[in-house]
Amino acid sequence: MIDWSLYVITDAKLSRGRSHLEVIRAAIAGGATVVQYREKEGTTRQMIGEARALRELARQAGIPFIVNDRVDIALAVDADGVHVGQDDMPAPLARKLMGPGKIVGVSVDNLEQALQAEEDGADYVGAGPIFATPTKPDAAPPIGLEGLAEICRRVSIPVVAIGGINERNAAAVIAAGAAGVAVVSAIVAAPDVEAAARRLREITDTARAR
Ligand code: TZP
Ligand code: MG
Repeated sequence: MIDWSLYVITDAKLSRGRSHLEVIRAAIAGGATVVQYREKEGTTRQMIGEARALRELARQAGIPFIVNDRVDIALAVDADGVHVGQDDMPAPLARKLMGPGKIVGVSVDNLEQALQAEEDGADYVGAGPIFATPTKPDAAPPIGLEGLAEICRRVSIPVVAIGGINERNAAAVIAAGAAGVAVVSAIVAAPDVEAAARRLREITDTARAR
């Protein structure tokens, strides 16, 4: 059973000059329960190096390490899984390439995509954006808490909510039925990453206990 409570995603541009390793180490210290390496720029060689280092950190912490988009990098560094969007490797192929023991996550921005992802054998869906966010300029329009709640009601796999989630709205996101919150800026852009992760984790834990 994976604890999806606080799923932290890297973003080099938002990290205030800090390395992925530094940021993720602090996020894990603060209570991150899943880590995703998300890098859209740089060479494959650089990505392998970064992913390998993060893979090791997550392994030491005993939490899943997931690579965004790149099935080849996920396999190369023996990540626990891969996360694919609607324009990436189709989920059934990602599953075939990764193998049955690995995690396959799929981004969805509506109910139809969520149901399809479940049918395709995804282990979880990342649903969003829930709220407007500058972090992903090409994201679909926000689905809101209502859109999230509907997806949570209709699929049986865990739903991780993403997009504009922060300390002020995380409790409502969990109350809508999400298994956890996936965050970029609220953690990696925080002046004190560890403290930010600790606060968000506490909010999700408390909201789930309600
Ligand atoms: N997919 C949908 S919204 C988003 C992604 C990768 C960005 C989330 O970033 P933030 O900073 O947590 O809003
Ligand atoms: Mg993608």
